[in-house]
Amino acid sequence: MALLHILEFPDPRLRTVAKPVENVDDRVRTLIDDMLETMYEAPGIGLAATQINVHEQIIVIDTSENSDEPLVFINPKVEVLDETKFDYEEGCLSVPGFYEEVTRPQHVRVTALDRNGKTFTCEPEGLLAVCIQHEIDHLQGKLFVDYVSNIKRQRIRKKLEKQQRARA
Ligand code: QAP
Ligand code: CO
Repeated sequence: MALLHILEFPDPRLRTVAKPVENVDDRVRTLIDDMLETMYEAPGIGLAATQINVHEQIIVIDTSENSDEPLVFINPKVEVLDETKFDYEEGCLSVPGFYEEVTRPQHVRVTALDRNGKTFTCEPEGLLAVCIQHEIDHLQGKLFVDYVSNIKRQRIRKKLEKQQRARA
């Protein structure tokens, strides 16, 4: 197992569109285990491969209370089941320290491959639905800050750039 480096906004590599995984093999399963370890260590509730600079359609999530229910989604497809809007104060491991309210559909259906390459479907609502949509956005090069005003996004970008310069 290994801890992976998480890219931070406004790193342009976060804008890369991920390709589908062709074979769910041991390479992919090792990546998934490293992503889960990295997410739990952060700690976070979701991580997309894009965030660790791997541009393949892989997501890990755990929104359970005891952080003991890891979920894996490979090549996920999302359909909206209920357009009713759900507001949630979202954060992101790639935008550390910033949280903003984002509005998304509250009930979706997700079809994906599991860590054995088997197709499954789930119909999450609420926080899990929000989290899956947030992570699928990453695979498309999209971030939650893209949903807030330009002025807020610029303010976040400037503060993070300053922190990143101080660290370098
Ligand atoms: C995505 O985000 C998410 O700013 C997952 O300093 C979050 O795990 C989807 C984190 C909320 C829906 C709702 C953020 C950790 C973790 C930070 C995360 C931070 C440390 C974010
Ligand atoms: Co994120």
